[in-house]
Amino acid sequence: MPGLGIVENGLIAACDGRIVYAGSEADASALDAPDVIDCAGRWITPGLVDCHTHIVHGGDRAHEFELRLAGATYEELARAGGGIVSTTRATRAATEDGLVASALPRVDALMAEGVTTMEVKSGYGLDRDAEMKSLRAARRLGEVRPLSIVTSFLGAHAMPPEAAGDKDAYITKVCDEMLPAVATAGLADAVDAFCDNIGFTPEQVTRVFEAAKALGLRVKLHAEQLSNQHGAALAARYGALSADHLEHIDEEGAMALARAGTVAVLLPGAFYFVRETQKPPVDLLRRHGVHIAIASDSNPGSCPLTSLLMTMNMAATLFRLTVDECLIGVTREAARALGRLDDVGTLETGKSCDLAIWDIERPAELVYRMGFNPIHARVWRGK
Ligand code: DI6
Ligand code: FE
Repeated sequence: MPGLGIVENGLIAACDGRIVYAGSEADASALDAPDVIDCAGRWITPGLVDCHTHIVHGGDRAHEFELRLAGATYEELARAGGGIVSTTRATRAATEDGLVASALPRVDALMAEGVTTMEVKSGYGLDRDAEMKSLRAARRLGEVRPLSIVTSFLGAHAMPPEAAGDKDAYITKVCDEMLPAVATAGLADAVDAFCDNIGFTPEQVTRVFEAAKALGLRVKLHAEQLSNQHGAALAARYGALSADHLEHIDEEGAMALARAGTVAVLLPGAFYFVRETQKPPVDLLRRHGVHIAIASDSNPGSCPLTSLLMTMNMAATLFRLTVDECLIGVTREAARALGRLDDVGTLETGKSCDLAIWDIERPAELVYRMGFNPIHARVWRGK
């Protein structure tokens, strides 16, 4: 993997929100720019990309957190009808405006650290109307904030209470009713699913992927978070944009991701918050040349995290990613995981002029500090 591609004494020129030059100042031909901003020796990175969030939802799960502190496990709470399903109740009860309003403070926290592109999943509505309401709320975040939003339909996230445990029947509803409605309304840029013993089986995920394929939608997958269901290989077979979590991925899975160019999205915040002990096999992913991104996984249950800077620190401290891997993981590889590498994620001519300008001496500072935000300015589409 090439490194950060650092340019000293660099210059970035933009026109109509697009980068028209990015490189060394000395090599830049005379540019007749009406506005020149001197960054006074600061560092400029691409605007950060958070490629995996569940940031739109009703309520919170602070009480569950207390129960976990008293000894309950994440899996036990999920099986006892808490967990995702309790957020489903709150999400269904919320209005679309309410979902936007409750998500905005979390979105603002990420944006304040230089995030300019954010993926948002549904998956807490778990019926057609509530899933569509969540996705509309997600799209609206990009209308009320200077931010690019990419949406994923995650109907196959958990079982809604009224499905009475019949997973196959619920997946039929996801494929035949929910997904077509979401696709027709143009509400989803991709389709995601949760493949695990407390989620859905590879066979059920296959049905969802087939339905997505028939509608021309790209797929991604929550895979190998709590157990190895060979979800990564399944995702790769469908040319998935990404396979996410991957604590339990094996060598075959890593090879499949590499072959397919499917990005491995690591989510150290969830690993930390649910006190996982099995780490994703980063060396294995490296050895096979798998693209590695990292993301916040911002969600009320397993990762109430709204900081990509902290995510980078966790990826380095807990998973031993290098500084370069962390920075590339929240820019270029995160953009790749969203299928948006042609538009964002690097500083290159033709791409959207999305920048984060930092008050730092060296890039490692962005990964090294905990709870400190050295941003100087954030630029989205040239503004
Ligand atoms: N895995 C996760 O970490 C989140 N969803 C998933 O499939 C957890 C979502 C939640 O607990 O609310
Ligand atoms: Fe997730």
